Amino acid sequence: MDSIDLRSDTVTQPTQAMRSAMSQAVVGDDVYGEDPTINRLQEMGAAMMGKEAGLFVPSGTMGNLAAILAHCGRGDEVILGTKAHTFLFEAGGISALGGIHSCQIPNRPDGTLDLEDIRQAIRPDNVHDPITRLIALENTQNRCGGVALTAGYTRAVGELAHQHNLRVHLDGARIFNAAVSLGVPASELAGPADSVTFCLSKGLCAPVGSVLCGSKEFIHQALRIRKQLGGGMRQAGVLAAAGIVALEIMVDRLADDHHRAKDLAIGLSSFPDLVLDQGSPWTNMIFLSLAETSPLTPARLIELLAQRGIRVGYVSERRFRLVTHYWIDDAAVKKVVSAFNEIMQGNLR
Ligand code: TLP
Repeated sequence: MDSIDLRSDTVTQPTQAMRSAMSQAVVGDDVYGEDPTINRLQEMGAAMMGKEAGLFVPSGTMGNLAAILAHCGRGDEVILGTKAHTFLFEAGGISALGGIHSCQIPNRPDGTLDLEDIRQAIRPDNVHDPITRLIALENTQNRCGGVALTAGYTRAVGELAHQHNLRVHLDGARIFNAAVSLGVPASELAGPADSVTFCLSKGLCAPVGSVLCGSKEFIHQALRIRKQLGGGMRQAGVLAAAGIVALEIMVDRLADDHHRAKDLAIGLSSFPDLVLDQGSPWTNMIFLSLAETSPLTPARLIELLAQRGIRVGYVSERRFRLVTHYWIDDAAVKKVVSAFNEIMQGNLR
């Protein structure tokens, strides 16, 4: 990659090993269930999540949408966080396409939803109310700084949900970042959830795709919904081949991204005009704000960084997100710190 692109780990490009696996992939028509490479990826994904079955989908957004549509009917309600990706950044798909009502609970700074808040949000059986069907969690929790939810917390939510005959969906777009940072298998984090989506095309570097996992019966239902959404992809084994490489060799190395995020955060914390979020980084994301006292405007900071070949994510007002990934090495981290040094100390306006 030419620039140092810290906007997201979604910008990652397929590795050489992925490109060669893609060129050799054996494919078939997946709508007939006949693509052996997709079938293998789905089996691997399901096994890693500790679920019976998996379904290859084009994106994390489609995985979450298909899951929530499978769990809920029109007018039913899902309980989720105010900072959930599904609530904030999936174009309102669950309500636009599924007529699904959402009940939003504030995420706490550690990414969790308070169990008491969840309990209070579960609707009684009353003709005035929508029917609560589902609780949706996110791990890592992107907008809470990429913080990992523990297996213990997820278990507690699962128990609460199941006591009330509700289901749990986990948006595990970055569940492997959570697993690596907590030092537990991803299956332990996904275990209490009835369904889980994980992404291949973020820190794991595959070009496209996510896998939705759950029971055989649930995946059978989600398969029809994927078809309704236009997500039946025919000879997509060329994409799944990269996903298999991602699962085989790209998971453990996420620890490197986490270390580099820490190094970068240490470098950036020396500038008084940059205020890092408490605890940041938890995994591969740094969230920070440009202090009000800084003579720089956010737009000017972005421009000065861009002039040095560095791209950062603009979150809101004075807030930024910097995400480390496979294409950010130690030299890039040093270059970013020295660019900030030049900009912040050098009176460049
Ligand atoms: N997140 C993207 C943007 O959409 C914000 C990013 O740069 O972080 N769940 C979570 C937790 C996500 O962070 C994302 C992507 C998705 C789902 C959606 O995945 P895709 O982009 O594959 O639809």
